[in-house]
Amino acid sequence: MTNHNDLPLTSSHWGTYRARVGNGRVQELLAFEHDKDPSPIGPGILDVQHGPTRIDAPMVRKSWLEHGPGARTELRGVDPFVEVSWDKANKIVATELDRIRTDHGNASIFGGSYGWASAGRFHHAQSQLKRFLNCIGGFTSSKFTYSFAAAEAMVPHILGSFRAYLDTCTSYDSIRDHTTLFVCFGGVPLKNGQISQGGTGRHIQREGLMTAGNANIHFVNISPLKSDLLDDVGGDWLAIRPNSDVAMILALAHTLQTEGLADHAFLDRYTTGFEHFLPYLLGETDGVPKSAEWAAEICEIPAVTIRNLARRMASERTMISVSWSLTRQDHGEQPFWAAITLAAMLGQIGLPGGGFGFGYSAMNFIGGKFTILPGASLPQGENPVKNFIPVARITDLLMRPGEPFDFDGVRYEYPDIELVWWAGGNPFHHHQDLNLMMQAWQKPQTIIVNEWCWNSLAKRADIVLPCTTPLERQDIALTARDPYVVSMSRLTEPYGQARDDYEIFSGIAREMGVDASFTEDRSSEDWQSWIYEQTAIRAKAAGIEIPEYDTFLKNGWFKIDDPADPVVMLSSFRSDPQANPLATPSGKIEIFSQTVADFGYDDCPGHPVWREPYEWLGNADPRWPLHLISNQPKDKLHSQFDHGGVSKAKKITGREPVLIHPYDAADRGLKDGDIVRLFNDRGACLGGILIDPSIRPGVIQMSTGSWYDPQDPTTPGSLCKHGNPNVLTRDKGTSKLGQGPTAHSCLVEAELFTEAPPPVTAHEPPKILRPETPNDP
Ligand SMILES: Nc1nc2c(c(=O)[nH]1)N[C@H]1C(S)=C(S)[C@@H](COP(=O)(O)OP(=O)(O)OC[C@H]3O[C@@H](n4cnc5c(=O)[nH]c(N)nc54)[C@H](O)[C@@H]3O)O[C@H]1N2
Ligand SMILES: Nc1nc2c(c(=O)[nH]1)N[C@H]1C(S)=C(S)[C@@H](COP(=O)(O)OP(=O)(O)OC[C@H]3O[C@@H](n4cnc5c(=O)[nH]c(N)nc54)[C@H](O)[C@@H]3O)O[C@H]1N2
Ligand SMILES: [Mo]
Repeated sequence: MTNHNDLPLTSSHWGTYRARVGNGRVQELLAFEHDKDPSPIGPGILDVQHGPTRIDAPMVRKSWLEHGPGARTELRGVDPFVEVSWDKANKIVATELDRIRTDHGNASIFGGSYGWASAGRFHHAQSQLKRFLNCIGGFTSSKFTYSFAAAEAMVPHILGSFRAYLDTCTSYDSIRDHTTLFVCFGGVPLKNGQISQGGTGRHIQREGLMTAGNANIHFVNISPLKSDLLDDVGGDWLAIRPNSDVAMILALAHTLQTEGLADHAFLDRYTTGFEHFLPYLLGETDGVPKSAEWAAEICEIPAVTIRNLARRMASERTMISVSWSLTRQDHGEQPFWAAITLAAMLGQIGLPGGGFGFGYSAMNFIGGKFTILPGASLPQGENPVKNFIPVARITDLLMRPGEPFDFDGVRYEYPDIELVWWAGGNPFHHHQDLNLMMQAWQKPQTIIVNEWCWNSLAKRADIVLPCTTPLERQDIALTARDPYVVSMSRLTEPYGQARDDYEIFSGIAREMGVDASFTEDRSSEDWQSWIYEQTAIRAKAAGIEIPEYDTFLKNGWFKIDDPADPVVMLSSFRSDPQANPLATPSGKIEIFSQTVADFGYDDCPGHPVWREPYEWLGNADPRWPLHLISNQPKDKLHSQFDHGGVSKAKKITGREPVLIHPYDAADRGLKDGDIVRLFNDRGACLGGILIDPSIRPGVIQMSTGSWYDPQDPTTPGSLCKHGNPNVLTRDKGTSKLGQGPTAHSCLVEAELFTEAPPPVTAHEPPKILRPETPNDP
């Protein structure tokens, strides 16, 4: 094998690669030599880095350009675009921003712009956008993430923080040496461990799982999908009915309590409020004991299996993993609260290999152990506007100005939004009930998008500002959750007239007279060396030495040494709860939270509860008998590179695959490779059938990520030809407390699509009107 180690490096959320460059293009991306389990996702960019899906110049929607802001907003996604010069684009944007902030105030600018963007510390699209908007008076923002908003709001009430415990999940070496029973709700989906936000040096999940699998640990995968646990580690598969995990967890707790297996010494010393929870568990408050028989009906897992599992959990060193997906369903606050309570009753929290973990393999970093490098980033400045939304309330924000909403104990009001700016995210990927969002999308007068490819978002903007991809710019891949720091090389020239987001905002800042505050007179290179130097200062204070910047640039990467000892979550709290209290009101784990109880929310009382989701198989409308799981795609990150070869190779007749059990397929006369129509009363989409007995009957699975592609973009609710499951999901918050997204609570029907299959047009650029001469119009 030839040695590639002298080739330039690039980094991404899905891995670090060495690049072979020739003829002005990246020809090949080769796995970084330290990554023993590289992800195939990376090369997905190669065939779309150039070509017709790249946005090669600033563009303005024709009706907007001709008739001004607010013109024919129903034609977003239909109107052709007109190419304009950067000079003209900057003037248009500056004038419009000034008009909006003068006439309507800065709160009418929505810059929440949720999304993953690309790896790279400096060229992080959201940081750039927010810094810029703060320079012109601020914007309405968004709070929390689509990943686990319900937990971000809820877990701080239970443990005092969520992020602190996400970052300190017990490491695989502790699991290997101590755990004997690993119970995972939602599995340990290796497909998801390909990713870590901000850059991945080495993939650890397969190795972590395999060493655990070889250490005689018994795994129990509680999930509707068998593939959520690697076959090689073996164990049991309990094909739970989706969205019923809380009932099962309560029944495990009930068994522990009624059989004298609960660790009351632990509960007394380390938790508060068990006495408020116990009457509910035993059914004294509502007449319903949360017994194994009770849960068996709900989860469709035999009572004897639940009871035996509880006994086994109490007699072994048990790790409970709760997948992040459990938060993205109706009442998504409850599964983590219930699981923490169960772990507390087992009394193993803070012991090696015991307790709970938030979603092993949800990302590469979970279960790793790393020295946290306190990296600096581009300062975003202060936002004088205090309005915000819980991140998944975007449609409500646009449709309900002036209306109140509840969130984590406080009542707020939606401002009136006139201008939306998205950079580094794709709401036509991530948001639920896209048909409803399509209506909301018509409301703002102006929508500006920075993008590099003509995806479903860019096509629905008024002003499109073309940005570079990471292959076209120098940057630093640096995140606290990965020990590798990588110098990302500028491998090729920017495509067409594409500019870095920093340059885009600098141009508009100049036009608006705020360039001094936006750039502080620093070039991209100056900022990167500033970020590096600031990081070095912070690192030094934390006792970590990092190389000089020049040495780093020359060598291309370095690694921070891993700590020698395993990570054991909450071990210091366990060893001395007085000296190391939690940041909760009681300093302990709050099984009952007075704070939450005092919010008075009917959908989220003061201790964990089972509540029926708004739709699920336990109470299915006969018209929608299948539960749809729209989980993360194996072959890409969300909607990124959906148009690339790696993702396209997995499609079935060009559409997103739909996994279905042989029984459900037979009932509907479906065979492998058929085109199927999935539908409910919110929408419909096509997919390609994949029959597989490793999915629970009554459940079907279609990953997210296929670009939204309505058959008739002018008709509300039109069929998505390509397979974006978010035309089917419901847009409702998890509860008044977290207001998180609830994509994983969704029922549908499936039928053979008998019409001539409409061609997929998602990956085609819009119609573009080019000027006769470069600077006209
Ligand atoms: N049904 C359903 N829906 C879901 C989920 C689910 O489980 N089911 N999961 C949810 C979750 S957990 C998440 S995190 C979201 C993800 O949702 P998003 O993060 O919005 O999805 P991405 O496709 O990663 O969007 C990133 C966008 O940034 C663009 N981009 C990349 N680099 C740059 C850059 O340098 N500059 C600029 N300006 N743009 C750039 C990409 O082209 C892409 O369009 O989806 C959520 N939606
Ligand atoms: N390849 C790849 N990896 C990714 C991403 C990606 O887009 N692509 N996205 C990243 C992001 S942003 C995030 S937030 C994480 C998300 O990580 P997760 O939330 O773990 O991701 P999902 O794939 O949605 O869900 C994991 C599994 O949960 C199971 N599940 C769904 N509903 C239920 C239920 O009610 N009960 C039980 N027991 N199981 C259920 C499904 O079978 C599903 O496969 O993944 C990250 N990793
Ligand atoms: Mo996420």
